Amino acid sequence: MQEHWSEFRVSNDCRDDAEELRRRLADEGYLFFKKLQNPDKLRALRSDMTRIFYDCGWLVAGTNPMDGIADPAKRCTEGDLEYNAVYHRMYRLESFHRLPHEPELTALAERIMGRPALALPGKKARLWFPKFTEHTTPTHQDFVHYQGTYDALTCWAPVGDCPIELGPLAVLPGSHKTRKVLDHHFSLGAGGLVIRVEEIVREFPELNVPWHTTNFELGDTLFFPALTIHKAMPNRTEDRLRISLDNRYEGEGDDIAQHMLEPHMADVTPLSWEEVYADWKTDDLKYYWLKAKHRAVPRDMGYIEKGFSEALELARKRDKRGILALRRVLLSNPASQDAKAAKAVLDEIGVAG
Ligand SMILES: O=C(O)CCC(=O)C(=O)O
Ligand SMILES: [Fe+2]
Repeated sequence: MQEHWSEFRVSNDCRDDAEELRRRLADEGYLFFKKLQNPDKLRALRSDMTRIFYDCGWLVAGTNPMDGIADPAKRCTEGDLEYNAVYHRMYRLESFHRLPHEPELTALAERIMGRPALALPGKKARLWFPKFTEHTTPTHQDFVHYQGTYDALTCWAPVGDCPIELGPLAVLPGSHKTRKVLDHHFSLGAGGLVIRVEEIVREFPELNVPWHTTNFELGDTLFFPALTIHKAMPNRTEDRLRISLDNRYEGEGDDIAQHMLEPHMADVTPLSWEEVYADWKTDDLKYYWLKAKHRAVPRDMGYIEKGFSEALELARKRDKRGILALRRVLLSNPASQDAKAAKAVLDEIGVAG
């Protein structure tokens, strides 16, 4: 079953018009550009990334790594140790860290914001296996994950064509106008937190509208601020890995949450910048943010903690998703407080960790 969606409004026509860009962003809560990024650079990055996935056994032996044909037996997702191991190998790629600094992205982020912008160091890729749809990125606002400021801009782009069946990002148009962080609940999907749309349309009936998305082609790029509600479409392909980048830009001098200054997922599987930089050929992007003005602020763990307590509650009721979430915490971070709480609940219901 494919849910109803409408095409993004394309904003290439006002790419150089700061005022119109801001007007559209204020109106719809996103800006979408066809072929904004250089496809050759994205293709080169895809080649670097897929070579690693192939070498790690994620892709089917004997296939062309560029085709991203995944071995279903290797299915895993964020939070799983085997995912993080491959992800962090990829995370050492210089090309992966360089792409968000390309002028076609930074200049546009600055034009939209109207001031100098900093690409946050904690760059992110998403590697989604086919037929693993219960782990699809659920409906959410980015502020609960990245914090900093409501004006922080997310920039999402696939590394390869990403038609609807491969699971591109979709946006609920106008949803930034709620002007607040909405209630998020536990979810098994990436990020672990979901907004229940049926709850928000009670308060904001104007959000009872179709999602906006598109069949992304290589180079197509989406920007949106931290309160815009979005989600990923499920990867319903037979065998393709969905590969995408999501990076964030903040106005110079703005607050940056501490975890966004660290390598992504270093809180679950340790990884230092020195390890990331070990094989780099150039130095200009190493610790580049230390030269910029910004204030590092502590991460508010409240959103994640609420989601986790809901997972504990669900597991107590023997809900399969809750149990799976607790097992994942136990495996990935056995020494943590959360793991102790997870173990206690699993013991209580008589389920093995
Ligand atoms: O790519 C995904 O599935 C999640 C990306 C996302 O939520 C974001 O870019 O903020
Ligand atoms: Fe997001």
